[in-house]
Amino acid sequence: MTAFQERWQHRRARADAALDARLPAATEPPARLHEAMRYCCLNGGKRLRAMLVYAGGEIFGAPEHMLDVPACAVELVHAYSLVHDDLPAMDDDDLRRGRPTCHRAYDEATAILVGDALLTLAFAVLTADPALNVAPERRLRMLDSLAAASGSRGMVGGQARDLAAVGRSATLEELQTMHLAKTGALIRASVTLGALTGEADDAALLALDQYACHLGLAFQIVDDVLDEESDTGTLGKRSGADRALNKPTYTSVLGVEGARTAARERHAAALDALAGLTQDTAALRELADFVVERKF
Ligand code: GRG
Repeated sequence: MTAFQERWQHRRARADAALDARLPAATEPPARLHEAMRYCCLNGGKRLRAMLVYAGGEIFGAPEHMLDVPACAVELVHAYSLVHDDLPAMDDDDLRRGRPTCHRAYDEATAILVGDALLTLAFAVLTADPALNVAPERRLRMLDSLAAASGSRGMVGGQARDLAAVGRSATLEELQTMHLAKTGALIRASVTLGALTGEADDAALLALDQYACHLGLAFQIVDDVLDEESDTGTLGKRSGADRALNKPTYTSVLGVEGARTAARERHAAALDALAGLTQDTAALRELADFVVERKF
């Protein structure tokens, strides 16, 4: 195992334990809701967004026990988005992270409530968790960043654009706008929240944000290639889903080879954005490599 893989395993275990500790017990009433929340969060995601929090924080001296808090917050928002995205009113998927989706394992009403409760818990954790010992102004900036990334000018807005694009063609620019919001906003917030836990100044935050913009697009382009080329068993979710839903994707607009080239360009631009930082950015560069090389 490489040092990068070892660090990933260590931090994934940290993020899982931090989520486990902050989610309500499955036995606490209303037990079915709490059990379903745990089902949707403690189910083997890659924890990429948590990794970005840890990597963004460590280069500015933030300790891991503090970074657990924003790592949990972004993974809770991410888990909520997946639960709602899988609902029949949206992508209508049966499989997520290799298991039945929330509305399949439970029911639709429970899945809606699970999403609502996970989103709310994310903000409760970021607001009040005592492990995050930062100045109140820093905490407010973190809350503001996560709220902006999650709402109608961020992820929810991107999802609205995605749903409106079903059955239509799209230009590259339209795709980019949609994915910067739908996928990119939370990836950007993840890096920012990590850096805000540490001592990053505004110039560094700007450079990191540029890195994260390119990374978010690279992630989505690779997601589109994998959706075309991989299989359901490897992905843990239905492959070919975008084509089945008749959605415009990077592969439908650029072709598979064109999409691969675009991902490599975004990867290079992400690394360029880090070039002006004086800190050791190896962990962020390795995460960018992972995003374009990943097979799942
Ligand atoms: C419903 C408000 C709302 C938003 C949904 C993020 C999103 C918006 C939908 C997810 C649908 C999707 C498959 C998007 C492509 C990119 C993406 C977010 C993939 C899933 O992220 P991974 O691969 O998932 O990091 P894991 O399971 O590893 O955490």
